[in-house]
Amino acid sequence: MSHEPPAGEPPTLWRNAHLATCDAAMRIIEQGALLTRNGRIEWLGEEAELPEGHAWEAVHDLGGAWVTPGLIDCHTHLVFAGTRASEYAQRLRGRSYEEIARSGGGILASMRAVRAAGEQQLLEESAPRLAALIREGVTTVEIKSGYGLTLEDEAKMLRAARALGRTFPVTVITTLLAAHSLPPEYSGRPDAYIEVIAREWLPALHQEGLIDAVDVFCEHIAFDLPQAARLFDAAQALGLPVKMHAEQLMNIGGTLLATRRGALSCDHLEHAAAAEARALAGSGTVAVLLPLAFYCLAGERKPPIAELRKSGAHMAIATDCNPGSAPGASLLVTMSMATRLFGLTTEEALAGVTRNAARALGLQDQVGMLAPGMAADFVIWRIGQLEELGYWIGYNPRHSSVRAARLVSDH
Ligand code: DI6
Ligand code: FE
Repeated sequence: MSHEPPAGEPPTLWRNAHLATCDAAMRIIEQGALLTRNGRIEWLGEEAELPEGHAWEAVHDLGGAWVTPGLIDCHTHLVFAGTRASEYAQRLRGRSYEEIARSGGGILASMRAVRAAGEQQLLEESAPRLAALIREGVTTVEIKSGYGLTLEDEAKMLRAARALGRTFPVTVITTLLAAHSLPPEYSGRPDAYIEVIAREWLPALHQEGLIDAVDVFCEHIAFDLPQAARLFDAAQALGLPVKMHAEQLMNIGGTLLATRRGALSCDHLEHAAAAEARALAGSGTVAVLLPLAFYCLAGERKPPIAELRKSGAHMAIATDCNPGSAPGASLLVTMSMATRLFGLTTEEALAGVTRNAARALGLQDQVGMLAPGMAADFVIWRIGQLEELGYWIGYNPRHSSVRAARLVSDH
């Protein structure tokens, strides 16, 4: 069957590459080529089977390099101000994360820093973290609010996230995480706080186009199941997808609620078990694993990887970049930790930062795979074999990235 090129501007040819498609079969094309046009992948396959009758606008010889889809960091809190390095030092001396949180540090310490910062300062402090991710091949990143905890300060964080998406060659997905910690204004009144988010903040921020999804920290030190359910009701009434920080420090049943509600993802899951794994597989909700947080908190329990695998749940991995539990902006190190610490295979780690990470954001029809119709977002790697991704630690083998069919220049 002949493949007739559609009319319009001529496509760009990227040839002489090994293509790791990251599709459901994790298909590899050894002598591959890609055609891109108008920011999308139009064709890919063996170079010998390139459709005829094209005039290429440009030809890029990739010299036999490996090409993967652009990487996706599907869970970050990378917009924040200041650091919490002194809390880390306290934890090294034996104080626990929960103790620090209960005594007014933790998320509330970052809240005070974010409230005191203007949008421009937030942007300036966050930009280098985003640039670090992009240098490793990230082309899509999710950024959560959750350190403002007033309507205005949550809006400020989300506007900063949107501004980063306009400034950098990366697609930014924003998530409202106002239900991250109880702010002092609502001390002792968590239901009233959830109610104001549900009734007032959500509609206002949604109307301003600032929210792509809604998240809740469902935990004994944060919000309980009825509060999470109330928030999900409000989000879903506005047509917004939901997700949950679930089973990180304890198992309080968040995953079972979130999967019943069709959440895009449940994230952390260290205290999840077989029942949660089956629920995730059954609902198609993505299990997002965050090994940097596990590492930095010196966690003792790991997510139930064998159960997730056996039940067929989709597994993604992400940095969780935040000033408290995961001060890191390296998705490649995260891949290494997901394999060595959690026991993922190299293929699972790669699927976890491409196809499955896209699904965790509801973007599986747009990014995360090399396939016709997908965004032309991909990474060109200086590696001899695909297994080098997630193998190197502190060495970045990226050659260059392409986003929306254009070569990315580094910041
Ligand atoms: N779980 C986490 O790991 C981050 N948020 C959350 O709900 C930590 C956020 C922080 O400590 O600043
Ligand atoms: Fe998080």
